Amino acid sequence: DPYVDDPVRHPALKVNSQRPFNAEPPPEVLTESYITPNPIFFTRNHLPVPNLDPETYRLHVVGPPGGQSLCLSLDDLYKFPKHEITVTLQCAGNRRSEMTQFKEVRGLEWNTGAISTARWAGARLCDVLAKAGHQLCETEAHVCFEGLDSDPTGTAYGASIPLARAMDPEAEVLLAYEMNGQPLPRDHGFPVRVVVPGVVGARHVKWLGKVSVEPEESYSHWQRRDYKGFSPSVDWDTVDFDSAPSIQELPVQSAITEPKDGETVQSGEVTIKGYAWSGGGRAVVRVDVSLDGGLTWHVAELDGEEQRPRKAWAWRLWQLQAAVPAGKKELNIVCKAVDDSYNVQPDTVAPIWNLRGVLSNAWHRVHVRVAP
Ligand code: MTE
Ligand code: MO
Repeated sequence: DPYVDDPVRHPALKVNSQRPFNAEPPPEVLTESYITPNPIFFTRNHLPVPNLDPETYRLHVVGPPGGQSLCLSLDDLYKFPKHEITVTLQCAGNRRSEMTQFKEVRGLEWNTGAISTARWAGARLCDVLAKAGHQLCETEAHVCFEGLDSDPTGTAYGASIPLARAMDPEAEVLLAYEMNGQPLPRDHGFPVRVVVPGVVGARHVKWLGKVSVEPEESYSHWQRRDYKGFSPSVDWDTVDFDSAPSIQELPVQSAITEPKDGETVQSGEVTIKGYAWSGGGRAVVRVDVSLDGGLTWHVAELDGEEQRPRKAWAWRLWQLQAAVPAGKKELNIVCKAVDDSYNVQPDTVAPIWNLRGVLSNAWHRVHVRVAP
């Protein structure tokens, strides 16, 4: 069993798959704190968790022709300026279970918890690439990452991002060795992972072993044959993965974490809580909440860190205290977020359904009963 060496996990996590380990925190726990505590941060593993020795760990950075390849120990990485930022990480499959309810998809049944937020610290990727002699001359190039986790054939997890993002100091791409002030937990990439603010979780390669600059995107399965969006008309017989771009920045997203679907709430006043986030550093400017399925709306109060323009890497938590209209026996609570490009969420899943169940960001809907 290649998984015998996997770490022990927090019992509060809702497990979607044990081997490889995939789990999410319950919604009401997720929005208890702005920063997600490490033990309940959602975990998305495709393979067994490698057990790496920090003493002998080396990160290989391939240099350009005429530059120098680097073989960095953890101590070498610590010598680069330490950069710390709050970043929300979301899996492309977050909220997939709602797509499944509409029509079958292939993938793990994530609810609203395949998203979490941490303070990440490490070296900036642009500093490390510059040290190896890389420059932003090849504007079409890609930075490819390889993990030290691998399948029985020896194939490692891999992904890539455009070189332009990697070399942009304002994009703040990190080779992170700390998560919320602690060394990375094993499940989250110990000792070093990539953190790509504003970009889908799949590119945040954990247990990072190798970085190289290539003329093409990573040839990894997870770059080329997964994590892409398609029309609802495309099925597994007709899908052409080469025809769609790899998911990088994610669309605007929000979800209700309290109350939960099927719950009974007290009459009088109801408190509704949730999270909202958008990709690419776009700030959430507003969250609208409805108690009647979208006929009338309230504006929720946004909590959490103020967001820097174009660098809004982290979510906002939000809440709304609303009067329950007298005589109502049930509420159809809905939320939708707006980002600073005025992107909005689609109202239903049907027009965005896709065979792999990614990019599921329709209005989140929760049905509750009102106590008599
Ligand atoms: N990196 C490696 N090496 N192996 C993986 O399986 N999964 C990716 C990404 N990086 C993965 C990886 C995916 S799809 C996601 S959503 C994030 O890691 C999840 O990060 P987390 O487990 O720290 O939440
Ligand atoms: Mo993911």
